[in-house]
Amino acid sequence: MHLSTLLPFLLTTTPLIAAKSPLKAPSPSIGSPSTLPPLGKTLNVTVITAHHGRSALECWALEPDFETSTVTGTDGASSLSLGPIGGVAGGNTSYVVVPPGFDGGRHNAPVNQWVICLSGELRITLPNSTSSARISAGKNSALLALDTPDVSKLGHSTDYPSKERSIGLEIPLGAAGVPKHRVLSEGACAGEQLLD
Ligand SMILES: *[C@@H]1O[C@H](CO)[C@@H](O)[C@H](O)[C@H]1NC(C)=O
Ligand SMILES: *[C@@H]1O[C@H](CO)[C@@H](O)[C@H](O)[C@H]1NC(C)=O
Ligand SMILES: CC(=O)N[C@H]1CO[C@H](CO)[C@@H](O)[C@@H]1O
Repeated sequence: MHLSTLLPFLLTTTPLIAAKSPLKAPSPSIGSPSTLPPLGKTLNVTVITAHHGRSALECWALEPDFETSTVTGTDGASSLSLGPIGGVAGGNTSYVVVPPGFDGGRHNAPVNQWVICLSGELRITLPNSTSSARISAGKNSALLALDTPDVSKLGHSTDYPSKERSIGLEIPLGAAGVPKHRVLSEGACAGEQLLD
């Protein structure tokens, strides 16, 4: 290409490159930010906790906040450390496949664990309470189940109203214990607490 045709191109693109140079070039695989609402600062999760021997639902904002990843493969993306979950101290991680309409009955969380809904939906209700939660596959699919028998007498009930199989990944918290958090509200996370 002749310099005279190249020159206008260089003049228009050079300031752009110069302005961007203090930052890392965004990965083209991260969606156009202009079309998405900004990501909230914290990851908010619905928690089955317990107070005074009874299970209760709360919405927690985990600490720390989302950070910008510097790990290869997700460099520049939003990321949040869940700490060293699982491992020998936590017991076994399970991939659980539940048939449509299954009723899990009333029970306690066997150990403190993450439950991630990979497919379908789980519905949680509490005995002697009208509080309930629905966790579906997708952006808001994480639940912390902490109402172990030592802290909750009656536990909670889970059923699976989906017409498809529900799949859950159950990951014990292990030695890392319950993540640092702020309680945002009573009840399951809802409204602006959820990712949209
Ligand atoms: C978490 O909840 C707070 C308070 O409602 C909200 O400002 C924030 O955007 C939520 N985080 C996400 C990722 O939606
Ligand atoms: C984890 O799985 C192993 C192998 O199946 C089993 O021996 C062990 O008891 C399990 N641990 C717990 C805490 O369930
Ligand atoms: C006071 C009351 O309603 N107690 C009930 C709480 O829930 C358990 C389990 O569903 C019942 O057995 C109690 O009767």
